[in-house]
Amino acid sequence: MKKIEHIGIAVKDLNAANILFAKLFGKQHYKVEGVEREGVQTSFFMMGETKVELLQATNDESAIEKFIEKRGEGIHHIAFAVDDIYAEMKRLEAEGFILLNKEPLPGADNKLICFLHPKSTGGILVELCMEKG
Ligand code: CMX
Repeated sequence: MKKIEHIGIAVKDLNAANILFAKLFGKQHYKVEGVEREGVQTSFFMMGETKVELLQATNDESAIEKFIEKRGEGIHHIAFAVDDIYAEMKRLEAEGFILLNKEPLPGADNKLICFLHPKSTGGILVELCMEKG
């Protein structure tokens, strides 16, 4: 894994969170993007070489809706950039980590992504992401 690509934060209200985090960071988000498959609306802030992704659920089945119900708003996942997501998924599966998808999926911000179950990663939801190119 190369670096932290972004930190995902679950929020109840994306518009309100965009205002709050813009005040906190002293800058505006640079994009808003929906990922229909995941039932989320996201916004991104550029923070030097990494990013912060805010995520709001768009339906009751969304992982973000369930997370907020159980734990409230807050840090939801840490995403790590990888050069070759296929090789990294193979390596991590062989190491005994639980992959939440067998093949990389299209994610927000022009990425191919794969999640690892937090039960296998010390309680942290880890996302691998590779630039689609
Ligand atoms: N971080 C750490 N732990 C988490 C978690 C998270 N984000 N989400 C759930 N958990 C914990 C739960 O609290 C629960 O712990 P306990 O058993 O101690 O109560 C355990 O994981 C539950 O796991 P589960 O029974 O498999 O159930 P869930 O239905 O809560 O699903 C998870 C959890 C991670 C498998 C699911 O949220 C998932 O598939 N996530 C990946 C997809 C995703 O998060 N999409 C949204 C973002 C998309 C994007 O960035 O574009």
